[in-house]
Amino acid sequence: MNLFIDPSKKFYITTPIYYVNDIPHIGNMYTTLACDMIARFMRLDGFSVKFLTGTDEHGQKVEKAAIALEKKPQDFVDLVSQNFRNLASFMQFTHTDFIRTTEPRHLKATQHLWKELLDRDEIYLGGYSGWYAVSDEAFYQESELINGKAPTGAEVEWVTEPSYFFRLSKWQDRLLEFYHANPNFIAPESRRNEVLRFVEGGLHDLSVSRTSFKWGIPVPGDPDHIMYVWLDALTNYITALGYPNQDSDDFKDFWSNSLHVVGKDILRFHAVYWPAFLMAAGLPTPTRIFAHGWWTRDGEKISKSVGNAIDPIKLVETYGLDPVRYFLLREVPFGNDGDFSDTALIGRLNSDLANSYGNLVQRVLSFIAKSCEGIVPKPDPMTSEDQTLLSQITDLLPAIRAHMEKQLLHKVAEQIWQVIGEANRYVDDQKPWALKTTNPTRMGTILYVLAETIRQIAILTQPLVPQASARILDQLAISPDQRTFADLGAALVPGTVLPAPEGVFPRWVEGK
Ligand code: ME8
Repeated sequence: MNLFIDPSKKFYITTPIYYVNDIPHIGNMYTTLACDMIARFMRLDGFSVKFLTGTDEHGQKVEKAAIALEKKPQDFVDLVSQNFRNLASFMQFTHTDFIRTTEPRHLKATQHLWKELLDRDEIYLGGYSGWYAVSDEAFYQESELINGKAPTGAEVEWVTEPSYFFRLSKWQDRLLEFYHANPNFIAPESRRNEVLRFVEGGLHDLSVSRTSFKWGIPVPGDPDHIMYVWLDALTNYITALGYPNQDSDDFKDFWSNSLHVVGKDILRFHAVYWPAFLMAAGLPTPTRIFAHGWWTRDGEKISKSVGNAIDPIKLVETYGLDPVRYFLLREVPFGNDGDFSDTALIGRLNSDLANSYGNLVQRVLSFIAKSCEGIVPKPDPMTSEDQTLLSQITDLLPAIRAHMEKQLLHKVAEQIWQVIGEANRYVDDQKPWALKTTNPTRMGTILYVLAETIRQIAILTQPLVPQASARILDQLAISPDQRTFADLGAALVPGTVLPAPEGVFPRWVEGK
């Protein structure tokens, strides 16, 4: 499919911008984590990457949260936005920009986009009477309500106010043509089908301004109105590329290789409204939108009222950054819903990280330290078993690249761990410890093959478990500028002196 293999080798990845009505939780962290894995992968694969995250600071929901704390909205959002920024740095995410919708650059971009839509007669003034759910910041048709509530379970209120409308109904056919011409635009497939069915069902013009509260971006030329928070929020993706200036190479090359990762709850806004706004303004659409699933905890919906919210900071302090990353990215097929439990996390930590990857590295490196004086041995002619293992590693990059193209993040891990399993089996079969006195040359070859296998695996696991991968590569004396995918082919140099090995994935022992 090679969606992002463009000669410019530029890649733009975005998270949703998070509402600042509450402290960050595992759900937000998960989306940014997934983007971080993709961003790291693409950089290692030679791409120049822009990775955007940030906060969505306007709207009624945020205003209500500020009022509840008797704070001015701006003071409140300054405070809460900082929590999101702090979490991103605590998690060592590699975002290159953090946008806030209260920034001047964003005011400029949204007002420009509004004028563009108005000039093209895509927006008109009317009046809105209908249902609105503040906690979803979404309008609903009467027919969509279930027992008097939004389909998401949110409370709705009847709203009557003057409002500007976007001519969404007019874009129905163009959107359907667009989806058919771009079958990779929405993923996964099941979500794409949901969007198609929704659009085929008919689109209504969309209310895009509010007059009953003030916390938002003023409509240019009509300051009684503020922009609908979703029109404001979606524009962040192009604000960060410098819109309204569309002529820069940055804008063109990054936007034409762009991926929005979102939760399934907000796919409709991204896959229907957003491309319609862009097409109506004469702007190009993003390349792809991937909607991931929903985390529950021990089978229950995660919510503040249930009291089962997971604090990402506590989680990392308990288990460590890499185990948390690995669990969240590996446990659930990316796109599916998943259930969080400490038991499942500990299971993955002990089996995949400590017993499988950690054990491979530990036994090979400590054996080299003990039996080869910590020096990378020289390989003698290799046997077919040696070559089989090495060729399995060489085959890994194209295989995981293909998974990455489709954002099958869990498959990337599965595929690498399969080879880790092969390498552990190779150690058991070849029994290098039994050759120390009888055939030290063969022992050296086996250890060389294993050390080289570990070098390549550690390069490939960097997007998943960056800290441990770096420590493993340090222990193999690989210089930090020789850790990209382009360096996979540069084999370990025999004779290299290795530092003393130390364990990278301690086992989790209950009550330790
Ligand atoms: O919707 N499991 O912001 P938001 C998985 N501001 N992901 C979860 C999750 C869970 N239990 N809970 C939240 C908004 N998420 C808008 C977005 S974008 C232009 C504007 C993640 O703070 C998931 O990515 O409600 C979801 O889409 C996002 O947080 C919603 O964040």
